[in-house]
Amino acid sequence: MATIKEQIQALYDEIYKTQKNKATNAHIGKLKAKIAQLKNKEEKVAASAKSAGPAKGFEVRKSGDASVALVGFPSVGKSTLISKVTDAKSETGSFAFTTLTCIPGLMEHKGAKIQILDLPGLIKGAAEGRGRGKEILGVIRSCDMVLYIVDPFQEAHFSILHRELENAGMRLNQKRPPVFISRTLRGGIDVRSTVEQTHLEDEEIADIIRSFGYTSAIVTLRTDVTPDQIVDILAGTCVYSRSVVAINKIDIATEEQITNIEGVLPPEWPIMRISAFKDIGLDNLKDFIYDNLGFMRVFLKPQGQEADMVEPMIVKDDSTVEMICNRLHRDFVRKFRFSRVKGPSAKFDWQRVGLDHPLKDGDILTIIVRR
Ligand SMILES: Nc1nc2c(ncn2[C@@H]2O[C@H](COP(=O)(O)OP(=O)(O)OP(=O)(O)O)[C@@H](O)[C@H]2O)c(=O)[nH]1
Ligand SMILES: [Mg+2]
Repeated sequence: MATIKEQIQALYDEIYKTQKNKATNAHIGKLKAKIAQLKNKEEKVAASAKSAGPAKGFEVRKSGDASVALVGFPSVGKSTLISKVTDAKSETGSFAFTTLTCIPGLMEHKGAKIQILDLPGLIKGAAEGRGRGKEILGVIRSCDMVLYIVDPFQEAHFSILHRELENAGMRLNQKRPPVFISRTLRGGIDVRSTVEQTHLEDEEIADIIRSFGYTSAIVTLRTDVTPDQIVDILAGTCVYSRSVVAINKIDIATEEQITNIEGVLPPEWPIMRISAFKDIGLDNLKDFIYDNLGFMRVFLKPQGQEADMVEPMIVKDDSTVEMICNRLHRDFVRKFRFSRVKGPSAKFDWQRVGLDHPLKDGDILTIIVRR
């Protein structure tokens, strides 16, 4: 009996050998569905084998308004950078694997507290556990943003790392596909699509969904979905974080080397040039991180009092009322009755809204809780 790893590898091999075209799309989708299920199984086996809790050196206490993971190969300058832009002192060295644990630092910028995590350099095979890859990837997954650090001398590095993060279920700078699947008692798989599907036929979509153990379900698609996206949604283990790239060590690179590196990065991604060692571009980098994290301001007005228009709460721009409640007090969600909002997200002043209401920059919010 092949091990789970071998089964996964065999499926990958089959995908690799299969010609990719419209006719094989659904077949490949099903193979990927099987892989996703085997990976889930593998995770469960691994989790039960290990005692609970993250491995030593990798437990990070989250703090601040958002968190950013530094991701790069060994010796690209991650520790040099974190020592410059935060209060953390992370050892740097001219040899690979200087950093062996997760070192958090806090960067305060424009009123936001941003936690930056220095991590050991990632290498190929990390998603399979090489070089403590599993632990490192676990921390990266939990962050709001990935800040890739690359140097201009290794063109292959970025795509290797990016593949590792993809294998670990990270979908960077991608939106969660608008696909909704709800189990029903009978009726088979009912695919309802609001847009034309060019990648897969309805029946092929249903097939992939069946292979995840559904017999009856309503599937709503608001996007032209690829087999990969369906599998991601069904596996339910993907995270959709933001990502930016900093090209470091520009002080010792030629313009040609730098433009070459830029050429291998995803063209629509935010990219910056810096030198952590020589302090080039670091102030811009702070703005760059702040801007790309996407913050907004929410002003709080305690019931029966004036709103505090001086010190807004700085929160991620996809925050809901519930996320604000969680930040204010651990009992607020449990004791929540309703809230009122005035400003850009409200249809009219002091609209009554619930926990799931999405807020907008500049909103004024009152939360009413049970006593
Ligand atoms: N010239 C130059 N050297 C740099 C720059 N940034 C870092 N270095 C040097 O590169 C080497 C590695 O730097 P580190 O900050 O330890 O690299 P790291 O990414 O943390 O490496 P690991 O912890 O091993 O993953 C050190 O010798 C640094 O002084 C830079 O902008 N320019
Ligand atoms: Mg380091």
